[in-house]
Amino acid sequence: MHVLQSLENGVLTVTLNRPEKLNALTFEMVLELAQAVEEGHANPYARVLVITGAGRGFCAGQDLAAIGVSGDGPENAGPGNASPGNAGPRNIEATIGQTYNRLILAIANGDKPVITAVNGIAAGAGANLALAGDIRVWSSAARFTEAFSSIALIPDAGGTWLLPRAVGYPKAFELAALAEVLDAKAGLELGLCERVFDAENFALEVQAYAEKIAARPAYALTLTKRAMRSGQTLTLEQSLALEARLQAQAFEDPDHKEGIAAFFEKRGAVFGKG
Ligand code: T3D
Repeated sequence: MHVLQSLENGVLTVTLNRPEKLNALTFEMVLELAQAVEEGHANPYARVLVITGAGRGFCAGQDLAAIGVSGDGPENAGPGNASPGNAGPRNIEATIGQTYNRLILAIANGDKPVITAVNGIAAGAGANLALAGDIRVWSSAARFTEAFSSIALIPDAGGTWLLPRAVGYPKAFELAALAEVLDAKAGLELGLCERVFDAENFALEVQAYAEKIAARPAYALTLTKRAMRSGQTLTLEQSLALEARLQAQAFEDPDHKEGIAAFFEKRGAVFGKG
């Protein structure tokens, strides 16, 4: 079991737990993580999901031992058959589709806000997992590298889509080409994360921050996520139409009535009671 889960005050924290390998991902781990995210979105007690890593790493990307680079070429390390040393050719395209693509889509398409809490090094697919959150918070000890080109691969796990949108195409290309390691200050300046919390209290700071998001009106955040995620690929006209449709749904939400009542009663709104 390399993916742990805990639920506290509406915050479901999903932790990659292979610290001795900096949470490098086997394909089973990717599937476990994807399943945890999918189930988290469906869990009525979870209002916000946090993805983080145990130990000093967030995620060092694909487990290089499991992709058969030790001399024999790619081995059969697909889902359900992911241990190093399995014989036979591996269908890389299908494997990535069933594992990483499922994970990134689970984050993007699920109803709840997903916070990626980058506690340490994020490399390769781990870097792109870090980027995939609706909100990205980093520890002051976090580091980030699009490590793929160092092993002559291209960014996957959404990197070619996420990274140019985060930093613009030329910078994204440079990060992919050079695979340089960025620290938290550089990550914040570049827009790879929204906030940096002190490494000493990182888990506590993340929990407190996630609880603030969890206290916001859940359905409005779901619709906001849907509209903004869709907006990445829509025209302005299409986005305006989608906003109008989703706003009509938001108007029906008891949290909307609570927000209006709280405003006129000059008190703080308490969402999620309706
Ligand atoms: O097949 C497909 O589907 C292709 C998909 C590819 C997706 C990808 O993610 S490709 C990119 C894969 N990741 C990398 O190339 C990063 C490799 N790791 C590193 O470059 C460095 O480890 C780090 C920069 C991340 C951290 O460096 P450092 O000095 O802080 O730690 P370290 O000593 O290198 O690593 C600690 C241990 O973790 C070490 O194990 P050991 O020697 O103590 O037993 C190291 O081998 C292990 N480790 C780190 N990354 C990986 C890993 N083991 C397997 N796979 C890894 N990716």
